[in-house]
Amino acid sequence: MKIRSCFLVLLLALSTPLAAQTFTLLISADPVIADPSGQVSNIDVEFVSDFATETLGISLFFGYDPSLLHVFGMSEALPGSPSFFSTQWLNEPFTHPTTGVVTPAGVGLLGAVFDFALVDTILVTPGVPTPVMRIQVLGGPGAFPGATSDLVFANGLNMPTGGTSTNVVVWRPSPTEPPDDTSIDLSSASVPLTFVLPPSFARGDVNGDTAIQIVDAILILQFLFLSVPIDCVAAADINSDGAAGIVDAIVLLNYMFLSGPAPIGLACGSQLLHGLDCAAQTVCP
Ligand SMILES: [Ca+2]
Ligand SMILES: [Ca+2]
Repeated sequence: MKIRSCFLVLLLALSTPLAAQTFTLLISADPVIADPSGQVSNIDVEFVSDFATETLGISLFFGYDPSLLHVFGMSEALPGSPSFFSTQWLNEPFTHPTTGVVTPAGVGLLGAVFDFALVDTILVTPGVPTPVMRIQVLGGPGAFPGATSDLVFANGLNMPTGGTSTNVVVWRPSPTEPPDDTSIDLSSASVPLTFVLPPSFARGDVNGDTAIQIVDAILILQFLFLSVPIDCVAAADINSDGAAGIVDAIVLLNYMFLSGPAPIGLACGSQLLHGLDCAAQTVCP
C-alpha cells in the first residue's frame, strides 16, 4: 500500500500550465459507531468537474483525529480499472526506517493513474459526480456518543513518504492536447462526522424477541444454508469469533439443551460487533 514516488514524478511530468479548472469533492458519511471494536462505517468520496474532461489520474489526501477515528480500510470506487491504485493511512505515528522522520498519525492518501499509456482515461461529464473511493472507519479509542470530528481533505499534510500533500486531478481537454493538473477546490472538502451509540443486541437472540429459543438456532442455520436474511448477524455469532457459522448454531443448541456454555457476552448491550452487520435490537432477553 505504499504510494510510489513514480506516481508523483508522473504527476509533475504531466504538468503543463493550462487554464485553471474546478474540481470539487463530494463526501457523504454514515454516522460512526462510538466503539473502537464496533461496526465499520463508510465514507464515500466523489469528485465533480465543472467542465467536460478526460481525467488521467487523481491524488487525494485527508486528515483525521486518530483519537476519535480509525481508518479500517479503503477501496476504490472509480469507473474502469486504474493502472495504478494505492492507498495508505496512519492510525499510529510512523517513523521512516531510514530517515527517522516521524509522521504524526491521522493522515490518509489515495493515488490513482487510470492508464500509464494515457489511452483508457475517464471521461467526465460536467456536474456528474464520479465516485472515487470508499473509506471504512471505526470509532477511535477516545470516541464517545455525541462526539464530532471532521474528516478534512487538506493540502499540506505531512506524508509518510516524505514531503507534503497536494490534492490534485490530472486531466487534459482532449487527446491531442497536453495534460495538466489542477488542485481540487477544497472549500467543501470537510465533512463533520458524528458518533453514535453502538447497536445493542444479545448473542443468541437472533430474532430479537427477548428470548433465546430453538427458533434462534434454526434462524442461524437458515441464514447459513438457505440465505434467509437476519437483521443482526452479530447476534448469530454466538462464540464471538467474528463470523456466523455452523459452530454458532451448535454452541447455542448445547447451551439450551446440554447445559453448555452461554453465548459470549450474553447480557444485552453494546458488545463486540467484529464488523458484522447489526440493526440494533431495542429489547433485551
Ligand atoms: Ca429469540
Ligand atoms: Ca461465530
